[in-house]
Amino acid sequence: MTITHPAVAPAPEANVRPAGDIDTQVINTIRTLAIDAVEKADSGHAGAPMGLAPVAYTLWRRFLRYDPDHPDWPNRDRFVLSNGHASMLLYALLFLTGVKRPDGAPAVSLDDIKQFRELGSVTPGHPEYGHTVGVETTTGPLGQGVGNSVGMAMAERWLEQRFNRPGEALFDYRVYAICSDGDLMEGISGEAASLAGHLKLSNLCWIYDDNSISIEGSTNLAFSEDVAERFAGYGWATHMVEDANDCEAFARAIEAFQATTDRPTLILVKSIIGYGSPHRQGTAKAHSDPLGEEEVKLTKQAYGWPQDAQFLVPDGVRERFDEGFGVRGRALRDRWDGALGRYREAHADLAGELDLMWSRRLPDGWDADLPSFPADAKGIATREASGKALNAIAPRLPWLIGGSADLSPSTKTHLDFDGAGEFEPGSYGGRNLHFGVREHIMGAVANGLALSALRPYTGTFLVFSDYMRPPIRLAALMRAGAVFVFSHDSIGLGQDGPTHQPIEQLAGLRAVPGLMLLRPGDANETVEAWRTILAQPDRPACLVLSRQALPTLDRTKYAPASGVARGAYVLADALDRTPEVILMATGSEVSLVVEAYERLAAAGIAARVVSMPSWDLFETQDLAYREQVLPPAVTARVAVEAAAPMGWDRYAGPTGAIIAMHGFGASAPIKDVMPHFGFTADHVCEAARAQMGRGSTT
Ligand SMILES: Cc1ncc(C[n+]2csc(CCOP(=O)(O)OP(=O)(O)O)c2C)c(N)n1
Ligand SMILES: [Mg+2]
Repeated sequence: MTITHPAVAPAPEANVRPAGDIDTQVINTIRTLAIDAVEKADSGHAGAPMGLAPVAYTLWRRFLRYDPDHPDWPNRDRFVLSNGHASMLLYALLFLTGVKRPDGAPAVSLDDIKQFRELGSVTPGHPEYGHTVGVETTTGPLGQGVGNSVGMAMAERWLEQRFNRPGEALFDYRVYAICSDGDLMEGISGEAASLAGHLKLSNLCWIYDDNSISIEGSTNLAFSEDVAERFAGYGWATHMVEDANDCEAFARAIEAFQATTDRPTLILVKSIIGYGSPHRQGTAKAHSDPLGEEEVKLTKQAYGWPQDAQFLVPDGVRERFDEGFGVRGRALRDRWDGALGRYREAHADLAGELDLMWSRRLPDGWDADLPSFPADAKGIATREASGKALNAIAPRLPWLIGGSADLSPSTKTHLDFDGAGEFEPGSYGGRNLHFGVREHIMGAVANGLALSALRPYTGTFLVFSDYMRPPIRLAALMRAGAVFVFSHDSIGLGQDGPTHQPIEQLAGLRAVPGLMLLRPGDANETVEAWRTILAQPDRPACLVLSRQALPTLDRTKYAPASGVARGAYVLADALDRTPEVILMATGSEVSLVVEAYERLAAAGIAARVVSMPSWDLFETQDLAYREQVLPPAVTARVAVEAAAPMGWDRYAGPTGAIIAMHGFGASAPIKDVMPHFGFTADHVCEAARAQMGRGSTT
């Protein structure tokens, strides 16, 4: 099947039946739905869908293994539209293939397409996971989708290794991602392709919309490398399709991908953005501007389409799609259901694990081996405690997998128990991932794993969270339950100096809606932090840990660490009196304020210590609890955190003192750097007294 169109066809009669065979009509339906939706919304991006329609149609109709009645089928092929601005392509596909919501209603109806980009519609500007059934991941920030696709492909390989048994292949799905020039210009795509090539992920296929156009004009302005050679260098198979309308050539490339068993595949498809629009095609103007009434007519004329018809879906178009896509997918899923039934009989334990994963539940007793740390003035670093907690949980939670960006000896994120294993090229059953020094793709892979029902974690230094903010933000937007572990959480890391000492990162991460951030104050708070995080399957979390040892607090004297689950709790109190001053802190500064509290108590001052490992969890508590912890009547307050002060005024109040960092740190041993910036018990006591009107702060 080769679909060709003259750039401008002879004008058909208005409102006659569309020209071309039925496949041409399906393709032009995709194109015209995109055109009409963008026109009606007066915004959006029809250019890419117009160019890519034959590619997407061929992939979905002839190859994608997907049951439109069960879009949550675990062994479905994954389709990622990394160039999320082309969202109308995906919405048209979901509509034309009849993908259904769990209640049987269409995932995307024709009316939904008419509501493109309107408030509350299931057809938002860019595809949003969890919002529109059939959208596998949220895309729009270029490069993230291809990044997620690597995580999805890794997940498939891992699932295959763990669960498939001879003759019982529960998992053998493939991951397809369409991407654009912008995706491949972004640095993350280089990290992603390098990692995928290294891991030899032969279940992964990227389809590159090679249209040589981006927003400012020709890609020649800024992008001149040989993409095929670049990917060959990464260890990928590459295929060139010279004309996006040549469906047979594209189909042959997909067949070549499917026959490749030792590397991922990139298919470069030469396409024309805005294909068919006589005055816009092949230009940057086709990227996003609505065509306008006249040009829409001319474009439809070029397609041999009734010029005045809008949102036209010719008879037979959806049926034609279903004959391939739907019929194949339903049969495959049906057969898979049978296989799963037999699998349940033969491997009840493993099937039980799958049921838990698919319903995002935890196994009974998953936290039974979590350690409890005895009081110890010298104590241990919270990164150490985290490593112990992780290694206590992981054997009981087999789908908890992760790794670090070349820092696991520092972040303590390596799984050390027997059988944990390494995830390596060709041997994908291990639980320890190795991202190399690639933080950005590490975050995007974590999201891809989380969207594949695994519980992923990552590890690097807190200061390098800046290198992975985009996927962290998307994890929050998607409610993807990844755990981002960050050690070396403050100037307390010492001699590596200001390049490595995070300042503004906590404030930045706390500002991400829906992201849980915990900075535990000692070993037992760290254990509780892991317990709290993993109990919430759809909430991504940042776990922020110290490099340096912190005293393990005596929990017979102070409140139990289980208070962590509420975000903030009264750790030490003025026994029988209303506190005169409240001392608040997180992480390494908790033990500092406890020391200050003891000194104040010895001087007869009634202080309260509030440990605040997680502001966001605290904010979800009811008002009564929040006021119990921070009584409004007590306005003498001191907040201590070795980071930017931004946000602390919320808890310190307008008159409270905030001991924080007001600039970058310094390279020096911790014994010098902390006092240099005012993080001493003396300074806290002084600030507390000043707050109570018994002295002045310096
Ligand atoms: C990270 C990121 N930066 C910038 C943008 C804004 N943006 C949207 S599409 C685009 C580039 C368009 O070129 P291309 O990716 O080739 O898509 P095409 O125009 O070919 O559809 C840009 C810069 C974005 N979505 N994501
Ligand atoms: Mg382009």
